[in-house]
Amino acid sequence: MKFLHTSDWHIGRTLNGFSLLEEQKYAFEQILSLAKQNQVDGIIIAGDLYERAVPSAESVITFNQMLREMNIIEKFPIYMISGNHDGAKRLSYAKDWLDYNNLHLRTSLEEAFIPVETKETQIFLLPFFDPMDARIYFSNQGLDEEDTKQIKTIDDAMTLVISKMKSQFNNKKNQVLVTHFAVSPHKEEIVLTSETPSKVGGLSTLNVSQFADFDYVALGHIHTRLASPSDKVQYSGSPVKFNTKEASTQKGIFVVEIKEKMLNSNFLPLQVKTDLVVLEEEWEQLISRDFYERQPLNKAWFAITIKNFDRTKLVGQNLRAQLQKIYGTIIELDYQFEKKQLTRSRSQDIETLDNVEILSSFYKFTTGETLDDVQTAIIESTFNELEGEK
Ligand SMILES: [Mn+2]
Repeated sequence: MKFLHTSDWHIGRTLNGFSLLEEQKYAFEQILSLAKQNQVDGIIIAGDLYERAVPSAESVITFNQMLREMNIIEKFPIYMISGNHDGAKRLSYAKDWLDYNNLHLRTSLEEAFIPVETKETQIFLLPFFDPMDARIYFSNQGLDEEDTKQIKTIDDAMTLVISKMKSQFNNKKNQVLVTHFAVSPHKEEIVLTSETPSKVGGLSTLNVSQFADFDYVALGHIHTRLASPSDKVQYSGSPVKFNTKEASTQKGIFVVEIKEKMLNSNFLPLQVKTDLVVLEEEWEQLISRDFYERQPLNKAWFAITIKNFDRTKLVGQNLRAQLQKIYGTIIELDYQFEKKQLTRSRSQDIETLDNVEILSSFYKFTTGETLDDVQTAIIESTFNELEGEK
């Protein structure tokens, strides 16, 4: 089976108040033509179809038209789930009818255990849910009170969910899971520590080892494919750049083929309609002709940071208006103030410094002040404790 994997369309999203709908439509047209060129057997959309639980009328009309083109005109089967942004109950409207036309939408946990069956593949569609949903579901299924109470994290819930799915596995077929969560790449058991919850897991993070028995896991939720925990368990990322931090990243989709348990996945890039350009320069540079004539003026969206900004020199001027006149659309304007008396240790020095020295130079770099004796003592004892734990 060959399919196209995309996610996080977030139809209706804006970027600093600017509508992304035209970008989203442009990305969609490319996704549809990639599906046709590659002759895929289906299109997976792994959650966050809309930006909001109650999307605008314009968003609903746009998404409806996209589904129509993919499913009714081009006859692609669609496999999709609700993400944390979607209003699961509203989205589920008419889904029983949609199934008749090979548009498979699942929006609640209890619907996830019966896979969509194709000739070679079982596709499990597991929408976003929380541990409470799992407690209610498994308790209704007859799990005793003590065991139900033990479902505390999403990882606890997922263990039960996957073991139940596995009872449906047909060994003659491939198994694909479509879901919408944060999955960490750590293979070992995750120990929750309060110091670094975002790095090693947390109440809402799953471990990649949970998914070992699937041939492919099409993830949504994290908007970059670079966060993928493995080749088999991967994020497609969003088709559109949603913030200026993503300005230089390449968006795209995956075309994935599974043949007798062999996986072949290809990332295919999508082009943007309007480029997103991030500039960090001093004011004099930004308004100098030599500099700005090298920029895609009036064609791109600009996010500009004025470096070493000195308010006193630019009093009474409308900076945004001046920049708009030169560049066109300014979607973000930031100011970076001059920092005085700051010294930054060169990166090669870092290896010769101990932990406390690195931290105190970082503190000085960010605040301009020196750590006092009490602060230094706290840091020293914290590092001692951590080293003692090793
Ligand atoms: Mn999302």
